Amino acid sequence: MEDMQQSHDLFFVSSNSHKYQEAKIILDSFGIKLGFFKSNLEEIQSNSLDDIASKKAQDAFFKLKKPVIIEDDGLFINSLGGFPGPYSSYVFKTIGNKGILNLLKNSRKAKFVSIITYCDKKTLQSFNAKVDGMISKFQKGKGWGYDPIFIPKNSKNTFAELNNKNELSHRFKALKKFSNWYLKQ
Ligand code: ITT
Repeated sequence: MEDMQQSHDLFFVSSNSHKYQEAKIILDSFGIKLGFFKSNLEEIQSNSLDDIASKKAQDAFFKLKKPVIIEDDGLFINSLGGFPGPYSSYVFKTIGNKGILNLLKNSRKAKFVSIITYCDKKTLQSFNAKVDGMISKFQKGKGWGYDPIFIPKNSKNTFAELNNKNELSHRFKALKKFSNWYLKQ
């Protein structure tokens, strides 16, 4: 299913409307209006989020023929050697939060990484950011994706329980870097 709003200069291309909703609020706060083009992008198999993001952005621009950003995220758990990392989407769909909680014993350190990649006719540019944190012992709060199990550093609550996730998330940090660059173009 593909869907678009004609009046924007910049589109977020993703199959995941939660990601768009957050990106829209964040970019609004920097004065950038963001449209949504819902599409399943080609995701190459790679250990590098950067490579995956670049290919996704090129595929998105090829489909829409307008300036786009895409986002590739990964949850990296230290004691699992960085798993699920680039496979976060697949792992969420298969074993989910329950499966991850069952894998963890002692160390619960983790980080959430976001890469935002911009693509137009002549530019391909990526911005990445991370938030350090922990995996909770139980799912807490009602949120999407890994939100109920990820506790950002210096917080007692999961992303799902926070009302200011959009001011401190991996997505916020990567989009802030992107905006600083984009607004100078
Ligand atoms: P795309 O179509 O944009 O690729 P996706 O849902 O496959 O959408 P990613 O590969 O970027 O997105 O995300 C990897 C996984 O991490 C996926 O299961 C997401 O739901 C989850 N995720 C990403 N950001 C998240 C956040 O802020 N909170 C909770 N889960 C998140």
